[in-house]
Amino acid sequence: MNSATIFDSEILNAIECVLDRLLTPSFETPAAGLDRIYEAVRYSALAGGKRLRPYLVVSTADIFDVPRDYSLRAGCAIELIHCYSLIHDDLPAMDNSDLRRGRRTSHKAFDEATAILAGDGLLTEAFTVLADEQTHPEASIRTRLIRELAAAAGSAGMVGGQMIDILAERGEEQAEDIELLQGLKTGALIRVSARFGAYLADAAEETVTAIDRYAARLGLAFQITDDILDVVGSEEHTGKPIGIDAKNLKPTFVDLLGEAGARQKAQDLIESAKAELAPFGKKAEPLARIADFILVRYS
Ligand code: GRG
Repeated sequence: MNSATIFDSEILNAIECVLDRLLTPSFETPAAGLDRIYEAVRYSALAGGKRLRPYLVVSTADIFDVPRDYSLRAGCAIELIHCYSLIHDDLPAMDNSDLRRGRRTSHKAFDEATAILAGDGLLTEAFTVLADEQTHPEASIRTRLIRELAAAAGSAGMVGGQMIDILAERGEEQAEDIELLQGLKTGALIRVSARFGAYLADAAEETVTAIDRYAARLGLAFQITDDILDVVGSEEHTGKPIGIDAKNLKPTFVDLLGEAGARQKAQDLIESAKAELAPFGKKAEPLARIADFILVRYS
């Protein structure tokens, strides 16, 4: 299954529109350099992808009836960070990958310097979007979004997880606690995506905690299925090379548990993620569907 067959097409289309708008330059006569950076940024960010993170923001925010204008912008800010991380992850100094989302990676389509700058541009733009009043009229809520996203994406979050992963690949550090590594590298952004929906509604702390518990399990299950797809998936469906974890000597859940064990663990995590949604009743059904999708995804 791909996300387009399971996710609500109205939300997916709205995400694409908002991303396109956010990445449209406002100047009229660009210099050649500005032309190129926008071309590179748009090449990677508007190149498909499941849009799981913005979809999670919108689906969680919908539980609390947050206006879609807010949740779409907040979700797209997270997607910009995600797109930057993919561009940088694919660079020769990291995974050295030629294919992403079914097309040439940024450094292959442009060059390394342009790819680094495109990632930097996306990372920076994310915070411009969150700081804007169109994302939420309350300054205190905007500040919280900025603080939480910075924490999730930074050295104590995704960047830190990537560092542990790189050291483990080089054999300089044992990734003994693979759940910690993946919780940072992949999980932090998925968790903050779900929490964003609750922050936008200024929900009570126990509500934020319940949403976060759901998303922590979802994020781990997502990483496990990513590891499985790297072994049994197809390049045609994932849009990226298969077997890259083994090639790069990455520690994975499949190494740790075997394929059947990894599948079972993902299933258990999805069941317990859905159990966390009980307090939200029918309004959380879209979040339950996202959880089910993780187990059947092939991209
Ligand atoms: C370079 C700072 C820095 C961090 C990189 C996210 C990441 C950290 C690396 C990506 C490597 C990777 C394949 C991780 C596994 C899980 C993951 C994040 C997969 C890609 O996310 P999807 O499947 O991608 O949501 P799409 O293309 O659908 O958006």
